[in-house]
Amino acid sequence: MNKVFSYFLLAVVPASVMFGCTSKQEVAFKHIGNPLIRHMYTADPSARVFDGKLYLYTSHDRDDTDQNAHFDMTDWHVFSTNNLTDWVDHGAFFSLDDVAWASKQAWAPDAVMRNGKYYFYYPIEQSMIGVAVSDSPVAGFKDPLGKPLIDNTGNKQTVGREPIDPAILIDDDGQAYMFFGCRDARVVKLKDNMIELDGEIQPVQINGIDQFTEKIGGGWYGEGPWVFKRGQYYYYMYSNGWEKDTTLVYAMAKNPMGPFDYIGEVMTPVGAGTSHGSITEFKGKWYVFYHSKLLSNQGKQRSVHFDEIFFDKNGKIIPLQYKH
Ligand code: FUB
Repeated sequence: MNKVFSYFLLAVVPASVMFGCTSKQEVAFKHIGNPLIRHMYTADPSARVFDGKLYLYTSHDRDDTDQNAHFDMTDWHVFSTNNLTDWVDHGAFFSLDDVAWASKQAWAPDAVMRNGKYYFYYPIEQSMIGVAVSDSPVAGFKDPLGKPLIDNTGNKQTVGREPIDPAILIDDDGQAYMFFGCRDARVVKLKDNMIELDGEIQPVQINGIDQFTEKIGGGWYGEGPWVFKRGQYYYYMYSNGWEKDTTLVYAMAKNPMGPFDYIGEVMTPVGAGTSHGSITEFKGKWYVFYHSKLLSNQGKQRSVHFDEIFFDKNGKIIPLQYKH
């Protein structure tokens, strides 16, 4: 048995003892340390709190993934918890089979609640973003448009080369924004119905970086945006690339559409090949959710983690020291 496999077994066996099927598709499990999710490979965690309960929407790296393919993922999972210790995996609640206009690359999603409905945003085929709607946060999502909300076909200048990784902010005044993009950072307002764009797609300006050198690292914008508000500041977190020493970094602004000022690292590098995460407040504490390749040692079989994070008196994030 090789070292990686024996670690995997040690990590999964204790957790599997605690699994219990709550229904045909649901799996109950406990958080026993990082990685949080050990019964399957998950990535790109989007943590949301709806009515006091935390929901985690993730993409899903397949057990039989082709390591040479470009993230051949086919469905998304949602998990929930009331206390960060007891979790339920509600299963693959949405998949490529639910989308008539696309057939590959089910990548990093996000979901929000508005007026009692749940809106799920998902990138597909490295070129489109769709939306699905449900009355429940964990099931029943349907594509109301029958077409993508964002599509870069013939329109890369405005939409960006790779419109992936949607992240939604609903501001205090009710205005919703969708951030997205790989290498080209973009933002667009959404109408109140959450399924239509409201105005033009715009570049996100990040002061203090040189985006046009194509040199990854530092404040360079790679992908995986996540925007949240804390106090008077909007925080724009994102990945700065795909090397061993790249990670989640952030910029801050007093306006949701920026311009943002680059600040620095949210956390030290995880070395998963990709960095993608979310930050949310839950029961008075702040947490960062992210992924690693700890269980598999493969960048295309990732595992979701979370840790508490802290801010200094000026509102800056005290970088999380990732422990391998
Ligand atoms: O999981 C597939 C892709 O890898 C995501 O869309 C990116 O953010 C990166 O994590």
